[in-house]
Amino acid sequence: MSYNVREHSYVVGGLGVTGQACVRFLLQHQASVKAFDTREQLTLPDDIALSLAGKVTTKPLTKHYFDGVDTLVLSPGLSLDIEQVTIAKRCGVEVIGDVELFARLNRELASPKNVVGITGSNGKTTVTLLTNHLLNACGVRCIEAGNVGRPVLETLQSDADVVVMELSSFQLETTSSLSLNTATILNISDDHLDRHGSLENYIDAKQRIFDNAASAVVWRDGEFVSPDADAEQAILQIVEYGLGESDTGFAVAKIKGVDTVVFNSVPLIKLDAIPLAGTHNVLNVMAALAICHELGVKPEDAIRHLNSFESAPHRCVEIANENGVRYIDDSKATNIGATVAALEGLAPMTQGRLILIAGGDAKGADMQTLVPYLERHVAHVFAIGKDATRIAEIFERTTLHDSMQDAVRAAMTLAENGDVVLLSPACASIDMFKNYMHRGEVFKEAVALVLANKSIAQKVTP
Ligand code: UMA
Ligand code: ADP
Repeated sequence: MSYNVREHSYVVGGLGVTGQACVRFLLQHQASVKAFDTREQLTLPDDIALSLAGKVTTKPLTKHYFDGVDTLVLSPGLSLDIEQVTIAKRCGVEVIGDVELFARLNRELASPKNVVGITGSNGKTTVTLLTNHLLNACGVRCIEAGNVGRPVLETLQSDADVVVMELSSFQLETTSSLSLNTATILNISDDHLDRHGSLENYIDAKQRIFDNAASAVVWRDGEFVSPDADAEQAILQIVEYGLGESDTGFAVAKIKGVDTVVFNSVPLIKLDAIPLAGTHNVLNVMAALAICHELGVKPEDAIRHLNSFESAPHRCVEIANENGVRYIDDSKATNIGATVAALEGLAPMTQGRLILIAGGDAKGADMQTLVPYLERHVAHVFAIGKDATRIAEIFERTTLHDSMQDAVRAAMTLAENGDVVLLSPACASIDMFKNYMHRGEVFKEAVALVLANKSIAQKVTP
């Protein structure tokens, strides 16, 4: 059955980036639209304020609000449990997200776009950007969208043939007819449990990515990342990857004594030639290559463009290398899973010791799960932020610091040739910084300042 927005009446729930893109798209296509937002202090861009004049409310809704409405397009930041959604459902209004709206409209295009879906607790943005880079470099016209920042509806009018979508569990909760060419759940660890209520619900939301998918890219050693039995029956093809050996799919094999990424036993790249730090990034590279493969691009062609990929900032990126000490910014590690990946990934590649700067707002997470990794890999933690003391409680070799500058100074006093000073906080940044980007910048500036002072001190020392 064809779908035409002009024949429907919509409520857009939430007027952040997603809601605004929905309003713009729907009004451009002559649909009937009104909107609500739960925030009383709401500032809107001029075009949205103008086009929705008199049609935005921030007040509680009554059931009459939904008279004549067919569809509520809910923003990902709003839970399905809010009162507005309950009222809508009671009034028989269907509740979808912008990704579901995209799916319906994409099917109506003369040339529907191929769509790739990438979800997981960590690594989504890296794999999304890397896949997009490799495909474009191989001549496939593609565009990245979704949780990575660009609302998905904005891609419908682009000239891209492929949309590489980063999908959060919030976005997947409201999809029903999304049919991906290829889909992957990179990994699952505790995150957003405050919203989903349980790990089971969180996994269920992530698993929806495989519904109607033509192919799946699956991490051989991951838990909860394979399509469940129902979805698997419908999926035509599964490509596997992992760090162990395997004759099929992506794997690591010893070729002339050197660990090498292979595909169906054909060598692609030596592990130590991969420009992204950490073994978790080896998995990310394999996932991206596997997706490219599913879109008809040969892994041996795609891999040639790995070196020209610029890592997204603040994700295990080396920001300085002085006197044999490497300084790595992993400020995006806002949960324990990401910090564990950084520690496990960097430890085998570190000749000396790992010195960690961590802390911030732990969002109520159980810090105890970090202990085995700290014990195994970390020489000392320089802890900052609201939950610094919680790290000190679980790990003896911890000192507390009032500022990033102070923590960096102390860490650099300890560091020697071969060591790595790693910022991987395992916590959100909002207690001390504007966001994780700001935290990473402050780290970088602090490192640069101490290094500059050291070099001046060396010059004046006779
Ligand atoms: N909000 C309200 N009331 C409202 C609407 C929103 O309080 O009526 C709050 C939300 O609770 C949230 C914030 O406002 O705290 C933003 O919510 P939103 O749904 O308006 O978000 P958008 O601006 O549309 O951005 C969303 C994604 N944000 C979320 O899912 C929270 C962006 O991912 C995404 O880039 C964008 O759509 C385009 O697709 C960001 C994110 O933090 C990066 N995602 C989470 C994550 O990665 O962990 C899931
Ligand atoms: P997401 O978009 O899922 O938040 P990012 O690519 O932005 O993922 O990376 C977020 C954090 O997770 C960074 O600290 C990064 O080093 C870490 N990370 C990246 N890839 C993985 C992975 N495959 N497994 C675990 N952690 C990862």
